[in-house]
Amino acid sequence: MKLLFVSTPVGALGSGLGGGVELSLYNIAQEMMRRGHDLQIVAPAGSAWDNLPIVQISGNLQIIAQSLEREAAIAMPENSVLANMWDYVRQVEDEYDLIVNFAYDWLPFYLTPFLKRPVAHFVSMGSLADALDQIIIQISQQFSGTIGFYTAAQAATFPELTPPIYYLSSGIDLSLYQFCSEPKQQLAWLGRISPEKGLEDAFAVAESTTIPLKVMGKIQDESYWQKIQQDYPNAPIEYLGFVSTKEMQRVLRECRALIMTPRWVEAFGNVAIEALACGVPVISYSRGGPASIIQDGETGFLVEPDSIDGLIVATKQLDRINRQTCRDRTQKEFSLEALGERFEKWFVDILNFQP
Ligand code: HBI
Repeated sequence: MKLLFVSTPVGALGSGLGGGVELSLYNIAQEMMRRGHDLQIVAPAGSAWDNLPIVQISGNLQIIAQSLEREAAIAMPENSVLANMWDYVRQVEDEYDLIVNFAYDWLPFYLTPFLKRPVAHFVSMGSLADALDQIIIQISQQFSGTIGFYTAAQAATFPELTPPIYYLSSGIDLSLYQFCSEPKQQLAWLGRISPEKGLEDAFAVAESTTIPLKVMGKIQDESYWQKIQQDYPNAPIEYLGFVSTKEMQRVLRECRALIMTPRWVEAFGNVAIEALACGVPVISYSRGGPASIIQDGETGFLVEPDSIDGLIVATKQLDRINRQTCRDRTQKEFSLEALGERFEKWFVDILNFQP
């Protein structure tokens, strides 16, 4: 197949501003090329990541959807990179069989009926905005089978979607993650540093247990980051910045556990499978994607949402978890091959369905 991937408009691909969907796009692209498909990626100027074939488009970045109210009207900056990327798609679509949208934005859904080629929409978050819910539902009705999610828990946050709905889960290149059986006395927290990720609760765990916490990820909300540090001045924290997968897993693998503190319905939680791949158990609030990844008591612990005490109790039971089990369980469902199988089937189904 000739595939055209269109990236998120909130940041350059590889910058970390796009959070988990960047890693997803990277992994799916690598796996499609490995399977012999032709692939081109359209992404904001400044995008670069290993050998990915990227057409860079200039323009102003889009505001992140989670910073807006549900009822917010659709907003586009002047010289919008989102609009410019999709104008490029309009110009070149005849050269491709399928367009794949990775943006969590209204425009690509609205433009679908105006384009000649089919568009597969990979929805990367739970429901956040009424206008976006409405257009997603409309496209799921008008273009059967073209809407894909990470998980059923994520899809359930949207009102009545028309089946078939595709749950693609996620996957990582397991060869990049090395198993570690003897961890140090430290915990990890990974992700975009933004209010919906609940980092303050991990600070509270570190302060209460005095177990050092390694924090890695892009600071998306500076004032939020400053406030957490003021609120927990004595927490034993080390912030390591936004680092490459190779660097990140070198620290992560030596941790006793990854702490996940999602305030919202996390669509998936790529960081959870990155930890499990290193043999690191995951302790998470039981909501959204992590609840469908973690096997409670076997590969980590699922805790009552927003209960800091629950997180602390779980850190005290980590010796119950077999780290090899964490790695083994990840091999099957979350390998790149398994991910590629699911996406390739989705894409073929869409092309076969074309009227
Ligand atoms: N916000 N407007 C907008 N568009 C996106 O594509 C987007 C976003 N916020 C977050 C985000 N994408 C990704 O970080 C998550 O989907 C993982």
